[in-house]
This record gives sequence, structure tokens and C-alpha cells, in this order.
Amino acid sequence: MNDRNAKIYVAGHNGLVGSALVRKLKSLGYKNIITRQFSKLDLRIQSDVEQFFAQEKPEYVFLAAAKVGGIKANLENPAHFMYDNLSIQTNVIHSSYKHDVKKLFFLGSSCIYPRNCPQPIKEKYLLSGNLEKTNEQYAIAKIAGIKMCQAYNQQYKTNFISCMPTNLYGPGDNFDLETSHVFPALLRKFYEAKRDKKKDVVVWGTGKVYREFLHVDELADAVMFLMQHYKGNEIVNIGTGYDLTISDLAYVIKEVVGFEGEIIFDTSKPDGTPRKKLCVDRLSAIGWKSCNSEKEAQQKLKKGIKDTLNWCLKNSVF
Ligand code: GFB
Repeated sequence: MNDRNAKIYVAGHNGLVGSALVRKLKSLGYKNIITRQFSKLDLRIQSDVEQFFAQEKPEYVFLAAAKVGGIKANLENPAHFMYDNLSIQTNVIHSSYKHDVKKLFFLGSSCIYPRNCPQPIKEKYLLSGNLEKTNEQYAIAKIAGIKMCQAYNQQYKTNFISCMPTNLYGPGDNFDLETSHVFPALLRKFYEAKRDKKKDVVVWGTGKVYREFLHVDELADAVMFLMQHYKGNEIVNIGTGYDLTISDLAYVIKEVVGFEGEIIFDTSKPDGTPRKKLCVDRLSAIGWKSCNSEKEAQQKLKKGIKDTLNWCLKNSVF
């Protein structure tokens, strides 16, 4: 990907990851980035995807288009998460092969790993145990995408790489309280509670489960690094290597936002997987690292909360 005039298709350019990838590509001087609005191209429709690739002939593809959501959205829409993701990725991966795409990046997720994995999670634990039930369909679709990239590499000698990011956050996230992930939900809840002088904020679950958070701009940086320096069939985890409990996350967001009321844990809501801290040794060995210490991870998270809140306020998200 050294040619700044190479034709690059970013699938999912309006999403959290896709928009960060477009920002990153532009900042690096790539001039020929192509995108399509959902209203113009529904990636679930095979013939339309095929026609798009035949017409545009992209040289590189970033596959960040997906049906995504937090724990509640996954639980309530299992069929939707399965159908959309399987069809989007199948169509884009197959057309990329048919139209000789030089390299494709497939975005996975840390939820592909078994629920009770040893921690930190190494890439080799894939398919070594049962999945977390709250996002089983999403995970199975993503695992199919990984296996499809590997099968195409093996049989057709394509250059398709797959990366597994930890929980992401940042500008362009979904801040809808019903369908979002925990980071945007809590940022919004604490900000609005402060603004509206509320007494408390409700956090779902026990707060005792752990999650690891990476700013989406860091993810985009890591993905570009891998597109430039990594070729191989092995999946690669992308994370900070440091996690914290949902309770700790809630208290950090509360502090950064400046909310002075109480936090209430609603234990009628699901916790999801107990822990999914990624082992980032493979990524570090290739040459990219987010943090060198827990302190650095904590500082980055605080800064990320401030920056994301500023972005929300600037863009009137809530
Ligand atoms: O981010 P989240 O929705 O998804 O929830 P997962 C993480 C944890 O935060 C759970 C708790 O224990 C939630 O109960 N939580 C607390 C909240 N308050 C809230 C809130 O207001 N909203 C939300 N959404 N959660 C997702 C998967 O799992 O992870 C996806 O469902 C994807 O498929 C993504 O893989 C990365 O981290 O549990």
C-alpha cells in the first residue's frame, strides 16, 4: 500500500471503525478512497456488490461494514446480527477475490473467543471452547469471516488479513442508549445526568466484569500498520493489553464528566462475558503497541473519554 494513488474501498465508512479508517487514510495522503452510502449499495445483496466491484475495481479493501451493537442489541436481534454479517462479509470477500483485490482487511472482534478463555487471550484460543451466549450469532458470523479469508488465502493465494479488536470507542460511535456499547452509553448517561442535575446514574449488570478499551483512532493506526507490514493467515489481536471492571470504567467516566451523584448497578441486566483481555504479543512482535504500562493505558482512557465527550458536544450528539 505504498502508492498514495491506489484505489482503496472502505466498506462501512460511516461507522465507528470505517470513519476512523477514512480519517487515517486521508491523513496519510491516500487520494483515491472510494465509499458508498447504504442507500446506494446494500452490501447484503450479492449481485449489487458484484456489480460494484466489477465497475470500481478497488485495489485494496477495508471491510469494516457490519451489523454491530451492544449486549442488549445482540440479545434482542440474533437473526439480524447473523444474517447481515454473514451476507455482508461473504459478498465483499468473494467479490474481492473475483476482482483481484491486492489485499483485504477483515475486521473481527474479541467476542470470537470462548467465554471462559485463559487470560490474556491468545489468538490460538479461537474455537477452543463454548462462546458467550449474549453475542453468539455475531461471534459465529465473525468466525466464518476469518475462516473464509483463510480459506481463500489457502486455495486462491489471496492476501486477506483478519484482526480482532478489543472493545472500541471514539468519534462516530453509536450513542443510542438501547443499542450502543457500554462506553458511549455511560458517557451519555453521566453527561446528561450532570446537565439535568439528576441524583443517580444506572449502570447495567453487576459492574464486576472486565473489559478492555481502545480508542478507534489507535485501532486505525494499528490496522494501517498491519496493512503495510503484515502478510499472513494468522489472525492478529489489537488491543491495549490492559482492562478494567465496568464499575471502574463507570467511576472514571463519572470523574471525567464531573457528575457528583450516585451510581446504581442494575443487576437485572446481563453482564455478558466475565473477561476478554487480549494478549497483544503477536501485534507487538510485528511492531505495533498501544501501551507500555497500566498507567499509560489509564491515562489514554481518561484522555479518550474527554476527547470523545468534546466530539459529542461539538457535533450535538446529545
Ligand atoms: O459494551 P457492551 O454492551 O457489550 O457491555 P459486551 C459491556 C458490559 O457493560 C456489560 C455493561 O456487562 C453490560 O451489562 N453495561 C453497563 C452496559 N451499563 C451499560 C449500558 O448502559 N449499556 C451497555 N451496552 N452496557 C459486545 C458484544 O459485548 O462487545 C458485541 O455484544 C461486540 O457483539 C462488542 O463483540 C465488542 O462487551 O458485553
